[in-house]
Amino acid sequence: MKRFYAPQQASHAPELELHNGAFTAYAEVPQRAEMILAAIGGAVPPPDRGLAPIAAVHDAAYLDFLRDAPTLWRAAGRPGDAIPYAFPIVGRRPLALSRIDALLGAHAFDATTPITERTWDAAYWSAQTALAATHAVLEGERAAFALCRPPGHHAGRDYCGGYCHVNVAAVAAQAARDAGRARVAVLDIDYHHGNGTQDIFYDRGDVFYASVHADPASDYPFYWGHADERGAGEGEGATLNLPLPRGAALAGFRAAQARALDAIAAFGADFLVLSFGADTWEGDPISHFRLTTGDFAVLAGDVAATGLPCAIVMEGGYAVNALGANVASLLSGFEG
Ligand code: Q9C
Ligand code: ZN
Repeated sequence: MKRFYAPQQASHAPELELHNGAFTAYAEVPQRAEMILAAIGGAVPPPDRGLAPIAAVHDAAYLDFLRDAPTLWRAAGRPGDAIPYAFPIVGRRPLALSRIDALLGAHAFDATTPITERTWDAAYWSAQTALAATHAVLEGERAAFALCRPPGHHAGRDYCGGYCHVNVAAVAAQAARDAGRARVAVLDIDYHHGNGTQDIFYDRGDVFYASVHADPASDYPFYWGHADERGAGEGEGATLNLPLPRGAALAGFRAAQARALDAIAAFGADFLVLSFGADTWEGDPISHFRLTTGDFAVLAGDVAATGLPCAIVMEGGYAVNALGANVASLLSGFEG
């Protein structure tokens, strides 16, 4: 299977995140990519397809903000990484403010996603990596793997969060649409609900979003991913949320994924983006499912059995020492 990764992605390395009431070491570390690369035997750098495929799913003002935030943060005299602390909750007027703290709050839904001097470049190249895998599949590969980091599925059209800045799965899905695939599906099997991907396609009938994830009643991102969120307008019925309780293991996860794949088949998808997080693994430090390394091959086998052409994009997974084996297991299930 073709595998893609850009060296520019490594430079995004925030120091600290606000986690359960204290600043702790940032979990989404560059070493994640190193471990995956070592386990899968390397990857090829993607070509630069420019800003347009990213701007197709994100607001221009938000992309400007991602680029400018570190400069504004420095200009405000701040050390370290840019982190928001005040948010315009529902009901506030849309104000054209320029204070860095106001911009941060208006373009983030949590305080766990710092922006560094290198974030924009890394997120840009993470998206180029997703595009390379997408185009490889559009050009005839059955599947291709994009080693995306930073990840993407928590980022919406105009906001970041959950270690995500540019929604690489959405960039991939939109690129497939723009290349002429009529009905694209995103299957999200990260531990966390992909609120950003859901939001971006919520009112669209041409991109189906299905997610198996930890019940947001107990787990981040809390405000999205509940079973009654099914899309709106033309997108009514084109969102499927399958929350599972903490402790879920292969049997429960596999059955939920089968429901998602049935719905994707009924939708008539002609292209699949798999948002893959290995944070469903039993030893993940911030998550609570019980999948084993071998289970990822089983799940991938079920996805491959649909016969859908599939671009795989990397999302979460924070047990750094197991991450390579978990990703290699997933890819083996596709090649199996
Ligand atoms: N106390 C991804 O897997 N922190 N993002 C949760 C729980 C944010 C995970 C805090 C987790 C984001 C791509
Ligand atoms: Zn996750």
